[in-house]
Amino acid sequence: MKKPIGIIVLLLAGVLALPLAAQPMADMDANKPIARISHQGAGKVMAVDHEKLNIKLAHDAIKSLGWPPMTMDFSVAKASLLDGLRAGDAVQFELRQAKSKKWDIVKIERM
Ligand SMILES: [Cu+2]
Repeated sequence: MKKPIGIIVLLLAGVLALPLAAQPMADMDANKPIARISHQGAGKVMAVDHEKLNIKLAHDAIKSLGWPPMTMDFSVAKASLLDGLRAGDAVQFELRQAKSKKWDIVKIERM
């Protein structure tokens, strides 16, 4: 009765060890920019929430992300990005993916 459990433990250990073994290889690829890639967008400000660091944009299609035009909320990387922005402003912005996988605005300016 103990043998099957031993085999399962060995299999699990093998599975757990795989990502660890793969890690140094991934780190060697130091120029891999995936997490740092940013995407450019344009659109219109619908609402600004300074307290929640949030901005609602009706954005045009963002081809580099495969996004169609839509109205959605974005978090901004820092409060000062929202300074001077008002509903109705036409804007250009830059998105970068946060650790949470969410796309945050790291740059935004009126057109
Ligand atoms: Cu969108």
